[in-house]
Amino acid sequence: MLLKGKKILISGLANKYSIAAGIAHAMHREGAELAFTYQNERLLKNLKPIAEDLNVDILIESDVSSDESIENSFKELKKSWPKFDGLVHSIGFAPADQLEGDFVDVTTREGFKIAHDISSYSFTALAKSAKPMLNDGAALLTLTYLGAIQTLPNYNVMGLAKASLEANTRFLAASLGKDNIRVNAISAGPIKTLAASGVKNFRKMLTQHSSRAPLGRTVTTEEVGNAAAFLCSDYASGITGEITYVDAGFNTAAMPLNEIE
Ligand code: NAD
Ligand code: 0WE
Repeated sequence: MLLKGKKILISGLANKYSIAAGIAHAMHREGAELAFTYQNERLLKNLKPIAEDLNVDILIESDVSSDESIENSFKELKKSWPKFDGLVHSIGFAPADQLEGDFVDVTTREGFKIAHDISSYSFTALAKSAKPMLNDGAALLTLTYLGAIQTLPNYNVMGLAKASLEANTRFLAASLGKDNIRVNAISAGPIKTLAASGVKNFRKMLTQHSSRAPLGRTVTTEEVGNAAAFLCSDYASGITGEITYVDAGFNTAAMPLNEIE
């Protein structure tokens, strides 16, 4: 039981396919008490059965595009949890028109602003609000993607936003280290979630991934969840400011071994 007695707030759970759902399952299994935030009431009907399954009775609306919504959500959380031990940020968004076509042609000032606001600044905003409520030894965690450091088709401005999110992880770690609060990121391999479902040729990307990755396959939300549980546990007490890859080794291989033989 990696997380026995720990209270952890999880954001970004849209449905059972969400990476945040895999994280919630693993953390529940490891003995954590959980609370969920959701973007808007439309997502509540998918969230409720998952919450019931994992004995979660703290469900709070939090739209990270609004300072007021973030502020209200922590006021609400404080009624049940004056102090807590962990926060998972599993939120990313860019307008759909930014994620299809040639980067230079499709990227706009407004698209850039939204991608960075929702996908990176929101992590700083949540950390800022959570700080006075975090226990000694608490951990923050976010989800990033390889597009932060290498290019691929269509990921476009999200790659820039993830680069910002990864730097955000390091600066938050530096800032909160004196309070013994750790901050880390998991860089997950591609997974067919709601956020991936609208993406052109996503199935082809999953196939490509499997053929290059040392493990010869993609990863599951459960595998990301297991790494998340570890990083938020006291077993990871010496780890902060890190990007941990949960991608079946994809980022470590420049060429697949099989195809040149
Ligand atoms: P998902 O669609 O299940 O989750 C994305 C979440 O972001 C949703 O719950 C949505 O409600 C939330 N969100 C978007 N805008 C918001 C706002 N304004 N306020 C509050 N919440 C908002 O998809 P996912 O793949 O589980 O994505 C979770 C995280 O994992 C994202 O940061 C994503 O970039 C990252 N990630 C995904 C993959 C992948 O291949 N699926 C790979 C690596 C990293
Ligand atoms: O970070 C992500 C998801 C990013 C994402 C996806 C969408 C689709 C729907 C952000 N915003 C939106 N906005 C929408 O309107 N991933 C790592 C998954 C992903 O998304 C891609 C990918 C991969 C991988 C988009 C293009 C190319 C590859």
